[in-house]
Amino acid sequence: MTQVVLSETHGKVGLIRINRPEAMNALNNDVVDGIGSAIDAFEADAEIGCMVITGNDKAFAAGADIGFMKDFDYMHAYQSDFITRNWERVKTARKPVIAAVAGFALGGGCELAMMCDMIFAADSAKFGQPEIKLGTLPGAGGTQRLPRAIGKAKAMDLCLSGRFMDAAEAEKSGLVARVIAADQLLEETLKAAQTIAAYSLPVVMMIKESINRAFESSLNEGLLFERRVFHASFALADQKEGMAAFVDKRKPEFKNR
Ligand code: DAK
Repeated sequence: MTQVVLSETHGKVGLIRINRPEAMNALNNDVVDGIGSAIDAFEADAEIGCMVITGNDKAFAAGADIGFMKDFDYMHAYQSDFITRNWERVKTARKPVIAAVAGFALGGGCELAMMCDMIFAADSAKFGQPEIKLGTLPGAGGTQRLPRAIGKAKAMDLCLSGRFMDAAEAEKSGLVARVIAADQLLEETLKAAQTIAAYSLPVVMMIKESINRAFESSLNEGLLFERRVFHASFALADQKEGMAAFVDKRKPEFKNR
């Protein structure tokens, strides 16, 4: 049987590939569970410092599997806790996760990319929340994360028109961190992930946690959180090593302590 999610390591980076090319990587329970299991394994692996989720050159994921959910009724969706049950593992990852998006990232695919910490897009990427065309609406964060990323006007436009946004517009709007030539996407994303993974893991996790606080707190509460974590960083051997290495004009050797 084809494995719908493949995972591999590249040095200190865990790579997760969605692998349903015949269905534009549409997301079903097997795919979402597979992504969750891969994240569990990489989170538990002390050698891994950063993760990348990707698809293929045609699709990151063209949404939740429409055939799978077309006959759901309300009680089934509610009782099975559809989406919440297994889709949000990416959100709770403590190590950074980069979405490397080529081709379509639509509906639940766009929402999955937005659950990641940042999106690197191939110049072929197309983002959209076209659920309105199916008589439904985004259900895994599209109406909440999209306006936070690109503002209300564009989020309304995308969700209400169902149109797709190309990589250039996505970068201009703040949805994606970098746009990369399609044939270099994976290589460049892995390179960026290796850079992150070479830093002190506790510091990487503290930075991720602090930036995420910005979306959950007032400015003053967020600043206080950052200050406390910053002070705590002076308890790390890696802070001593990083600053000593700068003064000694050598490369630091972080021990993740
Ligand atoms: N689901 C299932 N199969 C899909 C699919 C999808 N989302 N997207 C594509 N495929 C399949 C196609 O059916 C086709 O299969 P075969 O006919 O070859 O068997 C194959 O992938 C190739 O697709 P096309 O032939 O259509 O290829 P094109 O290049 O012409 O078009 C496309 C590519 C991505 C523009 C097009 O396939 C498309 O529009 N796909 C649907 C995109 C979409 O509407 N995505 C949103 C899905 S809805 C909820 C929470 C969340 C959600 C729902 C509920 N609750 C809390 C209750 C999330 C919903 C969604 O994501």
